[in-house]
Amino acid sequence: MISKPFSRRSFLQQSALALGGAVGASAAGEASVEMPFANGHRRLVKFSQKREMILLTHRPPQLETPFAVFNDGLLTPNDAFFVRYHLSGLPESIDAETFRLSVKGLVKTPLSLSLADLKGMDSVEVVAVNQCSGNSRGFFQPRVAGGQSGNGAMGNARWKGVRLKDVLDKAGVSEGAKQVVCDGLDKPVVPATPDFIKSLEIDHARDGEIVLAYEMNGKELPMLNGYPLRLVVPGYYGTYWIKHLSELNVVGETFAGFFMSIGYRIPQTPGGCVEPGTTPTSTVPITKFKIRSFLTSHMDGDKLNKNQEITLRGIAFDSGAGITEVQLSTDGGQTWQGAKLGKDLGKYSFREWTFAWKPGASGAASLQCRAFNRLGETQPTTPLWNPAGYMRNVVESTSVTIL
Ligand SMILES: Nc1nc2c(c(=O)[nH]1)N[C@H]1C(S)=C(S)[C@@H](COP(=O)(O)O)O[C@H]1N2
Ligand SMILES: [Mo]
Repeated sequence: MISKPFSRRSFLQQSALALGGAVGASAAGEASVEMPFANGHRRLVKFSQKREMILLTHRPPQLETPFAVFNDGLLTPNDAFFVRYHLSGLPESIDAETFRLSVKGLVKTPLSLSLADLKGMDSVEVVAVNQCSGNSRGFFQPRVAGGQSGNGAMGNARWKGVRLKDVLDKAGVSEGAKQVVCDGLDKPVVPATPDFIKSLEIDHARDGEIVLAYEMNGKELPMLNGYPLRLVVPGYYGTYWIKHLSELNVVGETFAGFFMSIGYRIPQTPGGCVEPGTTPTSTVPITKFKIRSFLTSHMDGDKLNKNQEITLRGIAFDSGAGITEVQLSTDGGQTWQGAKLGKDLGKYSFREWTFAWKPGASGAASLQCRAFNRLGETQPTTPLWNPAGYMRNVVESTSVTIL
């Protein structure tokens, strides 16, 4: 049994702290950050098992990773990993002894698996990026509704668990199976709110890549990242990565729940985008990541010295085709040069890149990076737009001054 990170008392304490109230933090001394877009003032708040994180909402908890963390290492520490929930009815505590995953529907043998049962099966490990569909939504122009995230609604971890395929094989999938409907222990607090339930195509569910993870970076999952069991769907946006996973229901039709048929859909166009400000005529469920890269070693406003060599460093990732090249431009996109790729932790991981640079002229400089993958895909130079603010992957720019 683990402690109760969601108890009423701890929430109230956090609120008091965050508001500079009874617990002693003064409003003036309250830590906060400014995101580089309008209405970007964010408090830094500490939740249970987490370090100070960028607060988007308290209920449900939505926390963003401070971007500097991505320069500390390729794996995002558990206590700095972003948090996203849709429902405020979070489990107060979860007993590892009595927790069960039920496997039902179109299966020959319905199962009720304990954590011990799952840990007794063959285990696998995968390093994979989890990224919210709405990561970077705050940068959309025109602005769109939804959580106004900066670039910190993503993280990379080493996940350990059992293959979804093995669990489905154990139950024996019956003829006519079309999707696996996945649900977790969090629930809506008012009946009008739909439960957060997602479905996976049966062939995807059985391809051997999806993991039911009980460990993250060698430790049990933090409560806010899905303790004691979550789906890891490598290469797919975070919406499919169900936390506190408690039910797998194999069904013979396409599941029509709110978060599949209304939410988390993208325009049915090449690139999943439409003319900024317009409404798509038809939509499909969001699926895989678009290719992205970031400079992590330097930030807007940094000052660098002329004729002094420095190392620019960053990360790149895609949906698993594999990053083949990262290019750097230090002149605002006029010329590009290849960066050096770092250690390969697997095709679903962040890939580190470095680039030695000696600024030759004083003044303002715009640093840009762009990644390429095995399919020849790269990032657009102007942002793609869709009404939900999903899948941003434009070439990002960082403005520095050379002294
Ligand atoms: N049970 C449950 N699982 C969930 C969600 C949720 O609201 N409830 N949100 C999903 C979304 S949209 C994202 S982006 C990821 C975020 O994972 P994290 O909170 O561990 O970073 O969890 C996914 N799994
Ligand atoms: Mo998400």
